[in-house]
Amino acid sequence: MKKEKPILDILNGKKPERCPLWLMRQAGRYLPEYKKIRAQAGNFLDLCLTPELAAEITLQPVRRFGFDAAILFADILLVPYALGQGLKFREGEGPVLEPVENDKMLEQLNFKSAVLAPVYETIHTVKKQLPEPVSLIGFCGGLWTVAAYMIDGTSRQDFAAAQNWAVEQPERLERLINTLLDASEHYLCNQIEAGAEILQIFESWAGLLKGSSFERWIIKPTQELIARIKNKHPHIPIIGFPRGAGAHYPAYARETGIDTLGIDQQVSLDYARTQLKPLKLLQGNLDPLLLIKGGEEMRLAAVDILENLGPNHIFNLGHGILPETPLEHVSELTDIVHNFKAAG
Ligand code: 1CP
Repeated sequence: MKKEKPILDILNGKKPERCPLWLMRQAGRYLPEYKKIRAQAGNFLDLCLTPELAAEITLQPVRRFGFDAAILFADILLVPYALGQGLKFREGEGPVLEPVENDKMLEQLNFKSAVLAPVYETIHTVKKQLPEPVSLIGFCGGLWTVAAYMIDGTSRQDFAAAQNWAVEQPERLERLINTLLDASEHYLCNQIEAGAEILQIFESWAGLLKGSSFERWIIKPTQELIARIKNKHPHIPIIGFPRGAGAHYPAYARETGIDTLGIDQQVSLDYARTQLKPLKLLQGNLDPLLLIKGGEEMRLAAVDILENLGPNHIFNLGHGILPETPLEHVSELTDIVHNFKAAG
């Protein structure tokens, strides 16, 4: 008999016995075993590009908490890196890219697939060790989000330069997005061919664009990316997470071709249940700050999500887990979600 794979089954339309869960950024600095390897490796980029270490880090949260999915340990900024853009991860400061400031720099971007070969190797290594019921999620950044980092270099000034390109230099932004489209298609298809079973597109800075800009720079390019991937791999489910999309969530759900919609914690459960759940299977949306807080407040919020959206739902946070999160709270949340029985 075929073993159950809770997340993949639910994505394929099977009624779940219980609500599955994983947490965005589940491999990372709240885990002592991650910090230990991180300290040994020194440089974050080296860590992402050393398959044995990246595979070990991918598996750590699954072993500790029994999540239903593992997410590949890598970063959305590996795509600009493979395009030849200078990238550094500074301790305590996050990523810093050498900003793309003019046409000459834009022309020099040239995707070197071999730079990302270690990532595919990580996937192979993880797959050999992953428990059968656990699904492996591959990912890339949303095209707008990655373009924004490439133009501004960091997220510090709310991506003022990228927002300026969107309005004042649309031809330039279009060229950059098309470059990213080709690179991301290639990257994601390679992840699938190496063994990724589900993909997530992290459009972390969707909330910066409004009105027709949202349609042009987020919905249209995402639609194209998904169409290209589905053309080659029609059965791989794709989760889209346009964080902060607000009023644009329904259009993103309807038009991009995603299979599942990730929602952030600003989305009310009432709205999610009545307006979004009829459109797509949902994923989300516990506030990461409540996971830090724990106690009754966290328990009630988790049950509220389960009662409104579960069990036919992928439980997750509304954004990535924060480094200050106590490990006991994560264990407790996992128990609450896995033991929840829907009424009736
Ligand atoms: O010093 C360290 O240990 C580095 C911290 C870190 C980690 C653990 C960074 C730097 N990236 C990652 C891994 C990572 N990044 C994963 C691994 C798998 C997992 O989820 O467990 C994933 C999926 C990402 C995706 C990512 N990177 C996003 C999208 C998700 C989100 O949080 O919005 C973004 C925006 C990035 C850029 C990035 N990389 C690292 C940091 C600190 C940031 C955010 C910087 C910012 O706020 O602008």
